[in-house]
Amino acid sequence: MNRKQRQVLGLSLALFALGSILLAACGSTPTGNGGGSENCGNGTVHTLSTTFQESCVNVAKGSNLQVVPVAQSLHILVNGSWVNGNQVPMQEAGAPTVNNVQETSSPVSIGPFTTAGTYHIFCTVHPNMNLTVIVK
Ligand SMILES: [Cu+2]
Repeated sequence: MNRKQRQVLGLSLALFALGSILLAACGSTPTGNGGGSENCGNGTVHTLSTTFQESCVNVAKGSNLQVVPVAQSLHILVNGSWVNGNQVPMQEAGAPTVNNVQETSSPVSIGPFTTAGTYHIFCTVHPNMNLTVIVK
């Protein structure tokens, strides 16, 4: 093996090693996030000053969702979502009515959620304050 062949071999090995590291890094990220079901609470969602602490929450069918303030701040909750900076009120079939439920410093209870499905709630006070409720 001459010097040039060794250099090519060395470069190939370096590229292969780099590729493996990148693949491993990319491969582990989605798994670490639970494959898309990011940051879901169980039965309870917490509110910070202008956001939900958890972007989604799992609720057992027939149960209520508990909304618990961590920071004191007025939130007004309704069915629907913020989409591209606009409020889009929308009550999915099977969703309990969430009509201007106010929460400031005490927990509130929403529901019961009697039908399995995925529902959306947003806060009319804070742009992009969206919550996904998954009922199973
Ligand atoms: Cu809010």
